[in-house]
Amino acid sequence: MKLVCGDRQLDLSTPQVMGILNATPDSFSDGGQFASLDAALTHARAMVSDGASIIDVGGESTRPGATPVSLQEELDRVIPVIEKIRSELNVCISVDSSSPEVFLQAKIAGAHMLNDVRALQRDGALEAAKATGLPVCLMHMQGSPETMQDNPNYHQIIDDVYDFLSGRIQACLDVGITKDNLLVDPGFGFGKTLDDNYRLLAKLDRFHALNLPLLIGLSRKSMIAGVLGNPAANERLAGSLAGAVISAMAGAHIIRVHDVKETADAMKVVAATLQQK
Ligand code: 9MG
Repeated sequence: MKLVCGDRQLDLSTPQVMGILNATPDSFSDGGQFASLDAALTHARAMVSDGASIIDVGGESTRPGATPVSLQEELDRVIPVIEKIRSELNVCISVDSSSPEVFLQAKIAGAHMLNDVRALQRDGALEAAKATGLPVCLMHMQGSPETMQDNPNYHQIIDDVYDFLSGRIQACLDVGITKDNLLVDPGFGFGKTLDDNYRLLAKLDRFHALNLPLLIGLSRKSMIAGVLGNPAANERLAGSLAGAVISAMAGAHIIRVHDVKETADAMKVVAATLQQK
C-alpha cells in the first residue's frame, strides 16, 4: 500500500513512524523566534535520523482541557516550522490542524499531509482540504478538547467510532476528495474512557473494513498511564511501545509517537514478524 503525499510517496507496506513536533511556545523555550525555529529543526532532524518518515507539526494543544488558540497564533507557530523543515530535511511533513486557513497556508509552506483531529468538521474544512489536494487523516473525537473527558458516552464504542468515520469519509467523497487521499484514526484518548480506549485497541482490526490506511496515536497518553499507576509522561515509554506494537500487529500503518527511536526499533521487529505471516 502506498500513500502519495504531494511530491513524496509513503510506503505503508510496513508500519511507519510519525514523530510529534509541538510548535507551541512552551515546547521550545525561548530565546526568541529564531532560537525556537532552530530548536524545532534540531528536534525534527533527530526524529528523522531516529527513523521517523513523517513529522507531524502542530500549533494547537488538543490535550484534555486545552483551550483553543487564535488562527493567527496557530499560523505564526506552524508555518515557519513547516517552511524550515521543508527547506532542510527530506521527510514527509504533516500539519496537525483543523483550520481551513492553516491547511491552505501549510500546503504553500510545503506540507505533504493534513492531520485533523476534528475530521474536517469545521466550516470550510472539507473544501480547503480538497483545494490542497493533500492526503488527510480523519480522526474520531467525541466532544471538544475542553470538555471531552467530562463524561464520554457511547452506545457501542466500536460501532459508534466506525460509523462516525464512515460518515466523514462519505462527506469527503461528496466534496470530491478521493478515497486514495484519506486515512482514518480512532482517536485514542479523545472523549473516551480507559475501557473505551482498550476496547478500541483490542478491536482495531475492525477498522480495516473501511479500506483505508489506519493511523493511531497513543504515545504517553492517559490510557497508558491509567494501567501503570499514573506515572509522569516521561515514564510511559514501555507502555507506549506495547501499545504501538499491539496496533502495528493489528495492521496499523502509521504510529504517531514522541519516542521515535524506540518505536522505530519496535516497528522493525513487527515488520519482520508480519513478513512471515
Ligand atoms: C494531534 N493528535 C494528538 N493525538 C492524536 C492522535 O491519536 N491521532 C491523530 N491523528 N492526531 C493526534
